[in-house]
This record gives sequence, C-alpha cells and structure tokens, in this order.
Amino acid sequence: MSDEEREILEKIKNYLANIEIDKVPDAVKEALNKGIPPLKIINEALAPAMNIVGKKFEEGEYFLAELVAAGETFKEVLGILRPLLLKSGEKIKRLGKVVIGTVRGDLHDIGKNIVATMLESAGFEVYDLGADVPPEEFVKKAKEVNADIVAMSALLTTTMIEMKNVIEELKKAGIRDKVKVIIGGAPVTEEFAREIGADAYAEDAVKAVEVCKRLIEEKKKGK
Ligand code: B1M
Repeated sequence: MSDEEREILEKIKNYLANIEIDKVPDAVKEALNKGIPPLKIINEALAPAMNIVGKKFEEGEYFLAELVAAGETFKEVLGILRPLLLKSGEKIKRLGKVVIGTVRGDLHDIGKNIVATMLESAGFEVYDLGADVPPEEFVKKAKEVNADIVAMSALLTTTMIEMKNVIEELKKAGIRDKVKVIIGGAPVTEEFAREIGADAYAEDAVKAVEVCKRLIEEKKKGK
C-alpha cells in the first residue's frame, strides 16, 4: 500500500470514529477515485472505525446518538460501495440460493448487508430478510425458494441464542437436512456454531463467501 492510500484510509477511519460524519462520504469518494478497492475501504477504514465507536460507547465516551450516527453513515457509504462490489463480482454464475437475515431482537444489519452483498457478487442468489427476523420467517423463505443455505447474523450476546431457535425451527419444519446453516457476527464463535448445531461459522464477509462455496460443494456431494 502506498503512503497516499494509507493516508486516505486513515482519514476515513478517523472521520467516522470521531463522528465527523459529513466528511466521510467525500473521503470515500476520494479513495475510490484514487483506485482503492471498495472492500479495502470497508475492511481497513470503515469496519475498524466502527470498532473504535463501539469501544467509546462501551467506555461511556459516546452515547446512543453517536452509535446511530456512525451506523447511518456506514449505511450511506455502503450505498456508494455496493454497486461497485457487485460489479467486481462474477455475477453470471448461479452458485446456490442463500436466505440471510439478522436474528430476532437484533437491529444490527451493517455486517449482514456486507456479507449479503459479497455473496451476491460471488454469484449466489441472495434473499435478504433484513434485521430482527423471527425464526419462522427464515423457515418460510427457505421453503419458498428451496434454499441451499440459511445464513444468520447476530451482534448482541443476548440475541445469539436466536440462532439456535432458527435451527430448531428448521428441524420442526423437516428441512434441516436440506439446508446448510452458516452463522456469523462479532460475538459469534466457531465453538458456538458447533454447540448449536450450525454447519459453519465465518468471521467476516470474505470468509463467508469461501465457506458458502464449500457448503454448496458439500451439499452436492450429499455430505
Ligand atoms: Co450496537 N452494540 N447496540 N448499535 N453496535 C454493538 C454490537 C456493541 C458491541 C457496542 C459496544 O458496547 N461495544 C454492543 C453489544 C454488546 C454485547 O452484546 N455484548 C451494542 C449494544 C449494547 C447496542 C444496544 C443494546 C445499545 C442500546 O440501545 N443501549 C442497541 C441494541 C439494538 C438492537 O439490536 N436491539 C444497539 C444499537 C445499535 C445501532 C442501531 C445504533 C447501530 C446499528 C445500526 C445498524 O446496524 N443498522 C449500532 C452499532 C453501529 C454498533 C457497533 C458500534 C458497530 C456494529 C457494526 O456495524 N460494525 C457495535 C460495536 C462493534 O461491533 N464493535 C455495536 C461494522 C460491521 C462491518 O461489522 O457487524 O461485526 P460486523 O460484521 C462483520 C463480521 O461480524 C461478520 O462480517 C461482517 C463484515 O466483515 N459478520 C458475519 C456479520 N454477520 C455475519 C454473518 C455471517 C458471517 C460473517 O454468516 C452468515
């Protein structure tokens, strides 16, 4: 990475982390004009800034207003980056159908939106149910579209357990063996995935694409 690239990414990170939100979209456009790839802007500037915002909130330096402002700014900027992420992908291939959502009680959808966009750009047919999705909605959509994968996101330790409820609901509906289940989100771990009987865990959006491709291969082989 050149010094200039590092400087722009640092600038974006600081603007967002310091809630100088008016300056973020222009700085992101500047980065794009300099040829910095959208995913690099997300991974090396925007996401680290959100971690700083989260820490400041935890420490009582920021309040809900700052959390909301940072979240809305991230979403606005994602609106600029999303078409570029989609364009860079190999769209024509139809790898499989993914039903994705943030679980019930959880309104955090930024990470889930990035995962959904990356999956779409990699060639998956993505059905995004949004945030605060009850277990029955995951099941209903999975049945309706004959999904290959059910993908869940949770950002709160208090809502992670909803992932288990979705898996139970898939079992009740008799389709657990027809779909693969992948979970993710900041508090989620590989161990938790094993514990609740999910098929896979991914720590970030890039990994999620890799894992979903693997799950489709496994499904084809009847594993
Ligand atoms: Co909230 N919040 N929040 N918040 N918020 C966190 C999560 C928190 C860690 C902040 C903190 O205290 N440090 C904390 C949770 C603590 C805990 O559970 N232990 C917290 C809290 C407490 C709350 C409220 C309870 C605050 C309150 O009201 N008192 C409240 C809850 C509301 C609710 O959901 N019911 C709340 C509200 C909000 C806002 C609505 C204001 C806003 C969300 C806006 C939105 O999403 N539309 C918000 C925000 C912005 C955050 C932080 C600051 C940033 C989250 C984010 O967008 N990160 C967050 C702090 C943090 O995470 N460090 C925090 C950027 C994003 C790119 O990362 O979502 O992790 P992430 O996604 C990554 C990976 O996790 C992974 O890939 C993504 C991209 O690489 N991934 C997957 C995500 N899903 C995946 C699925 C996969 C695979 C990978 O497979 C299916």
